[in-house]
Amino acid sequence: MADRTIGANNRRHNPALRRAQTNACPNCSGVPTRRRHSFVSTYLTTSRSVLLALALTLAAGHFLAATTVNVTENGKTEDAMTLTLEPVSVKAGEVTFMVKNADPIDEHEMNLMRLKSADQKLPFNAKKNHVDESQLKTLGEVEDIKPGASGKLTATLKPGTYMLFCNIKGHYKAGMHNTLTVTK
Ligand SMILES: [Cu+2]
Repeated sequence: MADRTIGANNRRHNPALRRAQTNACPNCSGVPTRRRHSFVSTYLTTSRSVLLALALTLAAGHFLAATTVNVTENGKTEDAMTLTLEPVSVKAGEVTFMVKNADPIDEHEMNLMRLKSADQKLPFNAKKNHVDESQLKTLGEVEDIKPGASGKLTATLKPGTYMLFCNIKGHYKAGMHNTLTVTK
């Protein structure tokens, strides 16, 4: 008695029940049995889509989070000029410098170069009162930034110390320079 009850409710032993259950999916009616999509393949396809979407989201996030350094140049007097950075340290890779000339009177520029060591002194031409750029290998420059205007420079930086400076006559000596640390 007990054996027959189990057999009647068991798919393996009841062909009618087996048919009824394999036709249960409304999306698969009329599709040959072997081509009906199984729960497992649907699940895997969905997982793959989710992973792809996640990867694209992360890639977009990475792109949006590209490193930016905000540089502000200012000169309250001819003797006290400043170049400030935010942040002062970044990770190696592509870095975009957004350079703002906050000085209401003077035009400025920004040169970027990599130092051979953190304490390297730049070659200075005292007569011309500027850094001797002919002895340096610069990585780029934002030229002729008018008072209140902004400029942009993008460079790929490897780990090291970088010097940012304005090389208009007298401005480097007046303090318009700063260093950026690039870490691994
Ligand atoms: Cu300047």
